[in-house]
Amino acid sequence: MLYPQQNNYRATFDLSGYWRFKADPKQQGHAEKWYAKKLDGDAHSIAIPGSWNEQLTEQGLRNFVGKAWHETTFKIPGVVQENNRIWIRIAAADHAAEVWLNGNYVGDHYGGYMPFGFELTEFLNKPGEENHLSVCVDSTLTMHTLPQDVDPESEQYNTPGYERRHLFPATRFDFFPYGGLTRSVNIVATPKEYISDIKIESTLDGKVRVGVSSSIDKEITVQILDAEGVEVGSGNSAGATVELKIDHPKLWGPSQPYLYIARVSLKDGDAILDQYDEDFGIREIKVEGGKVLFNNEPLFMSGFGKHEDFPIVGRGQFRPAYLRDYELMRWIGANSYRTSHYPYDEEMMRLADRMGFLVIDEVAAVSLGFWSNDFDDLKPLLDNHKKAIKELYERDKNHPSVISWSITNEPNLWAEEYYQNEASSRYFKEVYEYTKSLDSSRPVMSISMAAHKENDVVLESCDVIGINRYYGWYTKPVDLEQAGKDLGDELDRTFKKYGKPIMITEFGADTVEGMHSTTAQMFTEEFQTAFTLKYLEVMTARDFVFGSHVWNFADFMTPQHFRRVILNKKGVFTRDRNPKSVAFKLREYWHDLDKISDEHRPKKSKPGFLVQDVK
Ligand code: BDP
Repeated sequence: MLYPQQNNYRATFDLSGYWRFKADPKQQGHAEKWYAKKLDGDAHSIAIPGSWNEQLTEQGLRNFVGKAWHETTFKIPGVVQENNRIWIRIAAADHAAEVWLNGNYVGDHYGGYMPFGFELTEFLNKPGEENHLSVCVDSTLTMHTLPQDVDPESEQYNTPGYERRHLFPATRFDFFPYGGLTRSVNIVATPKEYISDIKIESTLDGKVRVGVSSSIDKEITVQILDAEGVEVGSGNSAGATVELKIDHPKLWGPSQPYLYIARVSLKDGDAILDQYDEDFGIREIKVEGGKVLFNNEPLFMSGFGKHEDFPIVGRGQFRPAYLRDYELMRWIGANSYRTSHYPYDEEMMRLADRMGFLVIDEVAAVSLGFWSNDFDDLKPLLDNHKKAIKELYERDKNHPSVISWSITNEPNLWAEEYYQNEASSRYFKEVYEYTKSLDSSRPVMSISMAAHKENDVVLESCDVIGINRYYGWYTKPVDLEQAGKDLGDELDRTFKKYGKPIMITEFGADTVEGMHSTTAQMFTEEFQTAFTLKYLEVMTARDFVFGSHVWNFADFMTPQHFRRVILNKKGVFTRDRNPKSVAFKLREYWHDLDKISDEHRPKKSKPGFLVQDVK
């Protein structure tokens, strides 16, 4: 469903605010029809968008994974309700949602981090009257979902030797399993006949192809407006595709994130039935001769793996923090980041388009584990994996900032025996080919963990390779000379084997701000700096390495485990976004790095107005 937009033909209302909330650990809600009337008993207020774990910690919900009911009420003005279709659009429910309006079942959606919507028109009360909206969100995960998870009661979780890996709450991944309606919820009014999707493809010479889906086959017109609102191209078609040309197009890139608007109208004769403005940028990313080229220049990516994770908010929409993170990335000289390990809020993507950041867009296939050597057994997971990729593509296809799809992060992290075999190899080939069939214009990335090195089956299925490595931290800790050597040797072997450009998508050391030492001492700020600089030295010496993303941009919340002190502390910034010492070194390094073309750098930050900034 298109991002909510208000214009002469469409209206949208944001349902953000304090809703009512009731956890359902005994799963009584459906039988007792909690959706049909106002929640009673143990109900609380909850701010939406937001996750329940951080807001309702003192109500025993800190570690709650399961079903929870959310409700609110709203009214729609008669002028909007009459003659329009009314929809609900939920930008994300982690991880499953069922929706009722005025006691009527409206629909459900499985899969977190993704927008979905339903038409409400037939279930609405009379214009101006109150409507009761109820959403049951379930944050439970299984071996067949994305992200994947194990049942802590399962045999698999309780095999001998597994105890040391147990996390609380139980997850297969190293980030907190927040649940809830984590992003915007909107009511959208569209005309009866409406535009349902827009796909924009362009080439550097200014050719633009706009594909439009709509509720009715009528004439489509497209007007291209430049950043000043001046028309620079137009076209129309009786079918679903309009082709046109912009003369002397301005390209989109980090140094000049130039956006055009495609104004799409659905018409009946002279009458406009519906209209929608979609932003797009003209740019090209391709892999050629062992290099990644962005607008025909070799690309070097500086930046981070990130998380959507903030104090108080947990994982919930937080627009000021999104902006601040981009400002900090600008300050430090980053031109890119990865949405590790799940799709981020579309507000982040929209801002990246405007601020000129390059995004590796990752689906929530994190630390996948396989439980069989038989490919057919993996199909339920494969189906969900493809569905997640399709939805991500549908949502983000027109963002110029999105330059690559990451189809998986570190499969086989938990070292299950079912991995380096034909079943998993075929699994990833199918995922890769499916992604390419949706979008051949962006390179597909697969990201591997250390165990299988250059022989990891996942590396067969990608256009560019991402490797996460922790030599000097998890393996042969402290000895950074050895770490540099091991990393360099592995990089050389991997490039020799595949001839594909490689990026180090993670490397980092947990660091407690304020810890210092004159000797190589893990967890100190000096060690994080030395570790980071060693990795950068090894990578920048190799032309086939097209980027380095430090793990992580900021400290982040994760389940409890003996390896973590509440947070994963590998942040270059603290969880509340203050720099650790390494931030200043990275800043110098990336600003001086001539491998990064000026065209591929977002605008620099400005010095303080009143006093000089700290160097
Ligand atoms: C990698 C994972 C990442 C972890 C990181 C770490 O991709 O999610 O947070 O290591 O251990 O294995 O810090």
